[in-house]
Amino acid sequence: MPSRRSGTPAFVLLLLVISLSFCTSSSELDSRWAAKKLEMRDKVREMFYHAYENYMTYAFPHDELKPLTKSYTDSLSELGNLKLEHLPTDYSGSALTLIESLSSLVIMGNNTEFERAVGWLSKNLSFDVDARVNLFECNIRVLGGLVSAHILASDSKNRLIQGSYDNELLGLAEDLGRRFLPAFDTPTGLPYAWVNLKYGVMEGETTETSTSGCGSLILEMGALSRLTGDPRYEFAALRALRKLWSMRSSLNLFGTTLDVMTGEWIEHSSGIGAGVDSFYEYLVKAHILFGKDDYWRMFQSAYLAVQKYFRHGSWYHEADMRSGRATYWQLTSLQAFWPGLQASFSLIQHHFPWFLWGMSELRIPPIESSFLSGKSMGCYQKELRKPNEIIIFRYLLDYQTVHPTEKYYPLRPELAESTFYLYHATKDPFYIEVGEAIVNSLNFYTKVEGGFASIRDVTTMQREDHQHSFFLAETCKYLYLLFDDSFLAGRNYVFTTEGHPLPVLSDWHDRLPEAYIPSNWTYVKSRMPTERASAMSLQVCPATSLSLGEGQQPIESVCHVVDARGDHRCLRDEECGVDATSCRSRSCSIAGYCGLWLLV
Ligand code: DMJ
Repeated sequence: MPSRRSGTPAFVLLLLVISLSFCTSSSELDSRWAAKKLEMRDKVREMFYHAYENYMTYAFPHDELKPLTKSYTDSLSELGNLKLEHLPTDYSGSALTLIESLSSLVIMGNNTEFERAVGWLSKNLSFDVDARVNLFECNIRVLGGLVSAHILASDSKNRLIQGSYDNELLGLAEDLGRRFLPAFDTPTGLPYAWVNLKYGVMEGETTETSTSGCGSLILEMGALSRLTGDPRYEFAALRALRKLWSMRSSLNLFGTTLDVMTGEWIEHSSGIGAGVDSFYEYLVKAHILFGKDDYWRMFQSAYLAVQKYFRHGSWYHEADMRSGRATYWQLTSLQAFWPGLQASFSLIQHHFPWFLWGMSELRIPPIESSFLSGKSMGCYQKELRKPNEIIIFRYLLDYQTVHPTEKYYPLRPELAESTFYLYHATKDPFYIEVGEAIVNSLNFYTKVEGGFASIRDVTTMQREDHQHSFFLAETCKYLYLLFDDSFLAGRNYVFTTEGHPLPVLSDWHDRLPEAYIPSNWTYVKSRMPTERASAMSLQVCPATSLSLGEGQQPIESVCHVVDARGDHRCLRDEECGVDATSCRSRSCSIAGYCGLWLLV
């Protein structure tokens, strides 16, 4: 007994010591991570200003900086960027990098510079130039940059502008949006890839465009419509998206390029990278921003098809939309956004529980797998020289080697973007280390006296004389937000594919969140009458166009979405389209056919 009595305090003391030391070590660990985040945030801020100030000194008001020669470029045709041709002699650029930097300045708390930039753009920017621009790039960079900055500038809570702000950025955005509209004037509603800002679509313009070029316009153009009250922008983007959706294969896959006049696919092979990436991203983000369940349904079907046909273990290859057979076994830097998109579901779950309707079906757990394969970046590192460098380019999965010619790294943001989402979704400090490695690699290889230079060849680290505007709009922004997300506290934003924040506003929602509450859904389902007339007895194949009466050309229905299978067979409602005449969603009958159901 005495020994027990004397042992009790010792045991308690031991427990106390253990728990105290545990507390100390975990709080020490926490404060070490907090200190690391602050240190890294400051490093990223320095990077941003090094890029920004050099741009302002050597390139502004032209589009982008050439950091090696300390000069500028306005013609970025090789990446489908703003391409300005036949410039009038007094033309001095569209200040692309400045527009792209606006929201980053706000996120980094530099209201003074933001106000100065807004003032300059309001006075000097004009889109009345004889310039042939790429619609997709101009939309995500210029229109998105202006719309987002306008919302930030006019939000009285932000108090970003001390002087007066009279919606000048919105005026510019509207002017630009109007200049986009001629591109949509095609028989299919699918927009031309290129449009001249002054003269519209030029004679002999190419009719080939990409999937992203048709399906990734809705956030910026939708936001423009909501802000101006002019529905034409959202309508044009939505019509193009719906048409594109109707062109999916029976496997719910899409190609990469298509003809805007005929609506025929040109390149049937696609993946989650170049030419397609932001199409998937915009389906889910449009749902968050505008609350339409159509977007969500489209995303669900498209996402499931990607996971089924493109995914191989932790990697994603390309496949033919018709057969689902693998075509190219390549990993590209653009694909690195995918884990971030997957991780953002879990952030969405946190902020919008209603968003998760139907989520169990999506089986999100592999969110990290493709990123974590990137963690075992042995395959990259073999080709590179420093232990902690993480730079993605084009990698041939089947030959386990870098692509023989495409070895460039143009300061892309996608890996940083995914790291940002994954960190905030998991709070795993591993992602802080990844971010640190990215920052170190960027500083080590790409920082030069005149800014940050792209890498032409990752095997030799030879540099290229180009600092892309997305380095300021996205790469620096996502790295900054990884280490310091205080700007996002208490706000709900969707980031466009170019990293420009758009607020999630309830009055932009066509349909209120309650509509997604699963119990409601079940309730509606369980009230289905047992006897229904089969759509087989009705019009199985809905009209694709609306007839306007005698002598008039039929016009294509804007809402029409074809059924997933040509024979109209189905297993689920999601495989059925939208009726062209009534614009009502078709559903799957008990007998397995899509149609418009009549309740009897
Ligand atoms: C950015 O312009 C956008 O993220 C776009 O969607 C594709 N990727 C580039 C930068 O890599």
